[in-house]
Amino acid sequence: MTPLERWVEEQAALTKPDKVYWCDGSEEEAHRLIESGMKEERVAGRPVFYELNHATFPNSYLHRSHPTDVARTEHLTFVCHPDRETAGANNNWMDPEEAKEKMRKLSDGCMRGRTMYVLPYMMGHPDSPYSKACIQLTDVSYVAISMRIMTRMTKDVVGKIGQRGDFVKGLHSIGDFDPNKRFIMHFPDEHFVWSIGSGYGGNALLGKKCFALRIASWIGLKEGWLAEHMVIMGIQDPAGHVTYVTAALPSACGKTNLAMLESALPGYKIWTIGDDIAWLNVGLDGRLWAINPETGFFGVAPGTSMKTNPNMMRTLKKGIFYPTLFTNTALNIDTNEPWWEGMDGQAPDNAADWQGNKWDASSGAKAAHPNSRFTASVYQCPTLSPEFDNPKGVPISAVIFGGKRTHVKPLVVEGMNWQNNVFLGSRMGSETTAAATHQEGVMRRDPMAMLPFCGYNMADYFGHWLKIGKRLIHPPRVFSVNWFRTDEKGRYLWPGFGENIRVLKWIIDRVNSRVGAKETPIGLVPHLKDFSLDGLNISKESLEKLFDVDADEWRKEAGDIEEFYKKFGARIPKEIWTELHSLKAKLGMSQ
Ligand code: GTP
Ligand code: SPV
Ligand code: MN
Repeated sequence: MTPLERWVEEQAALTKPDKVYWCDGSEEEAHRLIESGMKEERVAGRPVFYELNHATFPNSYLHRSHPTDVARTEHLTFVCHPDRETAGANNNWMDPEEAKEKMRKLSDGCMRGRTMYVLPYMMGHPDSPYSKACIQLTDVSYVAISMRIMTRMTKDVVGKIGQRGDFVKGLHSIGDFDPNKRFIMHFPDEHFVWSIGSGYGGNALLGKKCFALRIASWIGLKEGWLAEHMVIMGIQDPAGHVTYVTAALPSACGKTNLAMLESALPGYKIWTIGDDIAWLNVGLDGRLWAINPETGFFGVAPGTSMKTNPNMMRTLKKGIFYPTLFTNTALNIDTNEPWWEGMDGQAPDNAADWQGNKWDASSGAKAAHPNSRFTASVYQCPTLSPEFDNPKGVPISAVIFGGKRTHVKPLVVEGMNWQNNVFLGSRMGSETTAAATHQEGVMRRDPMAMLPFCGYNMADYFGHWLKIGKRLIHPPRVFSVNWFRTDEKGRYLWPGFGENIRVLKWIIDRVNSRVGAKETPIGLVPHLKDFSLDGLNISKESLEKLFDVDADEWRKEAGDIEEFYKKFGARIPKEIWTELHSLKAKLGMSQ
């Protein structure tokens, strides 16, 4: 028996499924699992899948989750290092032995009456030196089908693991969906994630946030690389030159939209490599190289339309080899198509809401859940980069950090040098969204968009970023962006979406030394003459407001950043304090 077989057997002995089934990742198998998910298998008393209109949305299916299970649950997510300090103030912590004891009790017999699916998958291209062989166990076909879309799932992975015991392990069960018995536990030293009680996205697709960010960030700290919550894309200019950039924005703050943006400026084109996760390595050439370990999009449905994100709408209608899943969207009963708020056209007259109840538009209730999502293969994306399957990845010339800030932060700012760049990333903040269960619209600090995903002490993470910089001979330039600043009436000042290319153009113009910039206390901002505004209907007043750096607002911001750092005590690197002190001095604040 191989270590893998032994591990699967042990987990089956604990969870007691009726059947253990090893997936091979084939198309035929996916059809079979979807069939049984429609006919036999039940989740919360309901079919796992409903077939949608295949004439307009080929190979697409609707999934409705348990009503309490609609988003990541950060308060139930734990990182179990042997000591609390390693986990840091950014993580919930539990002693690993105590956590396992708790999980063993909750998991005893949890798969009774269900099938245990064994999912062998790769994060990253199998030929990439950066990829990882993984196994997830789950008791729901929705997760098995989602993982086949999101990762490279094939039976070859079993052979690749062979006699090794150090493969990445995930044990997942939906349990009985009781939120009081829901936990997502990480054991970084064992490359092991144990999740029970949720079937939703980042709580259940364990290759994604749990492994590719929380555990991988810890492996990256040990091995000298970075696992980041970032888009990867190529920006082609009118001369045909492609500049690769990554962008970190918090959950539901615009990564998927940015990753496949349709340019509002003629001659520019975006090539998509990833929309959520980037693994960054220092190449032998001293540049930063990025791969996307995933192969699918798990994207926010509301707000997605031909106007905002035409390339995603096209992607969603291309499901053939891979199915396309819709989770917690509404259903147009007359056409059997998915529907959500912000989609093109009129709201349907006859719709079922995300729970399957008849929707009454006049009630004011949303038909689709605000965190309803689609799951689609990247291979269906019309802007997929020809470099997507390159095992080496792509060389990165710029890194962008963003957040949702209705106030304070300008449209774009550039950092000055690596130390200042790490400070710029570490001081990001964002208003909370529906991607996790908590109050929406509350400002919280979210360094590098990694607050919920950094699998160790965030102060050490800043130190790791500083160290990586020392190994880069050609470091990327670093920028912060904010599409979400509002006027006094609460309206967005910036049109966003396809118009964001104007900001990207300035960024690649900076990278290619085509334009200068203006120094402010918080970094470099564009000279308006260099910022392309052709064809854009925006008032001079709005523009000024978009680029405004208000010293009073920033003094308050600096205080808030300081309060955040203090939670990490003496572990915050001195370089970061130096930068904060320098910012405070520039703002005329006492130290
Ligand atoms: P996760 O999948 O949770 O990591 O989210 P994400 O960062 O990929 O966010 P996504 O692109 O799905 O966008 C989230 C929401 O923000 C959607 O409702 C979008 O329509 C909206 N959005 C995206 N880009 C912009 C923009 O430039 N301006 C404005 N105003 N809204 C945007
Ligand atoms: C996010 O919340 O950042 C997502 C969705 O990308 S989830 O997979 O649920 O983490
Ligand atoms: Mn995300």
